[in-house]
Amino acid sequence: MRDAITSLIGTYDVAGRYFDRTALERLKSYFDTGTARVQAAATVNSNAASIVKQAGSQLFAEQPELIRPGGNAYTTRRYAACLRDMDYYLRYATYALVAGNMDVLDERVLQGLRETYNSLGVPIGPTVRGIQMMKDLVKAQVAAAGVENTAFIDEPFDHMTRELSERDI
Ligand SMILES: CCC1=C(C)/C(=C/C2=NC(=C\c3[nH]c(/C=C4\NC(=O)[C@H](C)[C@H]4CC)c(C)c3CCC(=O)O)/C(CCC(=O)O)=C2C)NC1=O
Repeated sequence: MRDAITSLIGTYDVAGRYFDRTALERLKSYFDTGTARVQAAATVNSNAASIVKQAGSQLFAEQPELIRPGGNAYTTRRYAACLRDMDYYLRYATYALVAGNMDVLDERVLQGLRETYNSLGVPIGPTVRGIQMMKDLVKAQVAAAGVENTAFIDEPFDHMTRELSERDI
């Protein structure tokens, strides 16, 4: 598992080079956004349950067939599994936010996920929608907590939806 710094060190070490201007710019931007990243993680930590619950309600309001007989989130067990998955996405998004690197998502969340979802008939489109709903809720709450530029929050959520949506395995 890598973070912004170890991945940069890895790249330069392989080439046997000192950090150049590009590397220093990247380090600077990582440290400049550090406080905002921690603030975002803190905001999510104290609101995780409600973010998951709200995103779930929004998703099922928008796509009620999911929780009707024949829907993948129908029955209490599958409904709970769906919200648990949303909670996984949210928690791992905070790790990736703090790391400033998406590696943790590839390694711990996305590997083999599409195959699992396909074999269980878990629909990808609505899952992606749920992840995007959580992104919007998180951005709104982090903005309300006083962080001015919340653009960096997009990255882990967009990374997960992009990887999940890919056609080719
Ligand atoms: C930390 C990394 C990690 C992830 C991501 C993960 C996902 C994950 N979701 C699963 C199931 C599931 N996932 C869903 C999710 C949904 N169904 C819907 O209709 C909605 C669109 C969606 C919620 C947004 C459901 C309903 C199941 C149960 C499917 C079944 O057993 O039939 C399963 C199968 C095993 C199980 O039920 O626990 C896995 C492995 N597990 C992990 O360890």
